[in-house]
Amino acid sequence: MLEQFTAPVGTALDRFIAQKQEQFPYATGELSQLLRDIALASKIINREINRAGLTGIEGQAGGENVQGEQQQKLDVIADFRFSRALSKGGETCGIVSEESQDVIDTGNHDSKYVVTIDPLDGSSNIDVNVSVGTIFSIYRRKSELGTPPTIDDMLQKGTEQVAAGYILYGSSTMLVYTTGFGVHGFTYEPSLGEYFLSHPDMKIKEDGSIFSINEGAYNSFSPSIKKYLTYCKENEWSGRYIGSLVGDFHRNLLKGGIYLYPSTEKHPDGKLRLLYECNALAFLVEQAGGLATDGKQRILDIEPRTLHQRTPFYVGSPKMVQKVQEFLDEDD
Ligand code: AHM
Ligand code: MG
Repeated sequence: MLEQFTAPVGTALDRFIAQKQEQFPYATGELSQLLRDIALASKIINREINRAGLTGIEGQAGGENVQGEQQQKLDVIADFRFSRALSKGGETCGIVSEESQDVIDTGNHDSKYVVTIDPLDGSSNIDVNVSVGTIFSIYRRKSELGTPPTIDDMLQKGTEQVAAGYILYGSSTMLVYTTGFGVHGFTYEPSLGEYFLSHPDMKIKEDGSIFSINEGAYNSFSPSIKKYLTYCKENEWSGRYIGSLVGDFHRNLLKGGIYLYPSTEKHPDGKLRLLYECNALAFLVEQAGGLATDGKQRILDIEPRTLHQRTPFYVGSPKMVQKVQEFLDEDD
């Protein structure tokens, strides 16, 4: 049994990753390099986002992504930067991105990892200067080394994740990740161009009093969700909703709370994507002591069928997720 890895606050991300690798006698350093590649791409995105208002690259690019949603210019830029960093980095053989219909073959057929990624989540918030994020999951490929990546490499259950994390481009930029041994948060110091450990071994509160949901869809919520919302209000809990999943998730992780995206008339299967939004956050929240379900089962146990599959999503403090589950069970 490996001991929980600890490092002093202020440890640079590169050093942290390297020290963590030393814990594993047979580690080859490929995963460490992959995490560094993601961190590097995030620094470039961070720079672009900070300059967005100045350089006139905010706003829509005119194209649509595979979900039929308007692509923002920065979505396109973030997708390109991450794909390039992962391809050139050499440790990833295949990528699934929110912005691409099919599996991206990086050409690195000798690498053993695949990545699912939402390069810029919540990008409709950029024009109004609100936080956005990147969400990623890393898996070991199932197919043989030396061959192109397959769809089955990508359609793995969340329990198979080797690492997952997000970058929050907020009032500070933070990178939060797990490799299955706790959750660690790093804050970016722009003048030094480096992430430093600021939130070691993050744990979510067992219970909380923040609920995050888009109540605009109230009329199409199930009776159980309507009743649950009444319950939240009877308790005078705080309703907080940015509409940027990473931002909403991060706040609830730090303060205790629940994020809900149930099925609605517009999104009968929920809006959020299993492979590159929900699985990563579910892995993180469980590592922090929380829970994530689709209302019927644990998110990490869902057997994916398609690359861009959506799912209802309930994630946060364990007691709050258990409570909403009690309400949802009444529907059955
Ligand atoms: P995106 O991937 O197209 O940016 O959409 C995902 C976003 C999440 O960040 C956010 O939680 C959710 O969509 C908000 O949806 P809504 O506007 O329906 O509340
Ligand atoms: Mg998204």
